[in-house]
Amino acid sequence: MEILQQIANKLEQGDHEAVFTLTQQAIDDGMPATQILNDGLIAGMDVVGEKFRVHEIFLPDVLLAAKAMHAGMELLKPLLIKDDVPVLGKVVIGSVQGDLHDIGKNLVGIMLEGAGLEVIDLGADVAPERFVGTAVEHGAPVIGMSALLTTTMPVMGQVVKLLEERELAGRIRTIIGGAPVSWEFADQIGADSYGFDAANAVVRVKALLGLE
Ligand code: B1M
Repeated sequence: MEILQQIANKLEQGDHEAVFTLTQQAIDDGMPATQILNDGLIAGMDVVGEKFRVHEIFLPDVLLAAKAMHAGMELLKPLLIKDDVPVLGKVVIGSVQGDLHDIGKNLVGIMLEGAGLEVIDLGADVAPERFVGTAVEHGAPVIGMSALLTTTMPVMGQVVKLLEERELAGRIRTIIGGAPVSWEFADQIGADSYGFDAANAVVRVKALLGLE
């Protein structure tokens, strides 16, 4: 079986040791990191999401798959972040309050760092005040928010509102992303931008910083 398919299968099975070994093998074979990520790890996680949705697998299985995803991402991270890239600007990122999903947000962080941006990663379950306070404290002109749950999406709007209340809108710009989020939703809450995946987030953040 093709190695990427094996990675996807082992991720589905939540076998983090096998995912680690196979990812290393794919790297050693000279396969590009983005291909291993998209066609191995993310492809496997997509299947996990679908099986979870139809109740074919349950939360503990998803947790094991997430652990396996982390194992593979640890190996890919240094390959996605190139050394000696000059720092182009600062971005504060996090998954919004109530949301513990951080795999996509972590990927966005890796890609942003890889593109030469300084990333202040607040982790998951981040309150609006903390996003805004950290951006002000560190002089970061962009806040990037991730949400994977329809129930946590409204928190993104609260961050935008808080920036408006403090007259920081325009000086601190916002970008949102995550599976249930869309351009339409970004417009609805007044966010400045939307990224549909991690690579697209880089393009959008650079645009917000006036770099492209
Ligand atoms: Co949960 N979960 N989960 N889960 N989980 C989803 C999101 C769900 C769609 C599964 C399903 O039903 N099919 C569903 C949400 C339904 C909904 O709201 N409509 C769901 C649910 C219901 C739940 C719980 C409520 C389950 C429960 O307790 N009964 C619970 C909630 C916990 C909480 O957050 N409070 C829960 C828990 C978990 C785990 C902890 C077990 C685990 C997360 C582990 C972790 O992240 N450390 C988990 C996982 C792994 C998933 C699925 C299977 C996979 C998510 C993932 O990592 N995808 C997910 C199903 C799915 O999405 N298909 C599901 C891979 C990742 C690379 O993609 O995060 O989409 P993604 O990121 C992409 C883009 O979206 C984008 O770029 C990334 C790379 O391309 N992107 C951005 C993301 N953020 C961005 C920010 C940007 C720009 C782009 O700019 C700033």
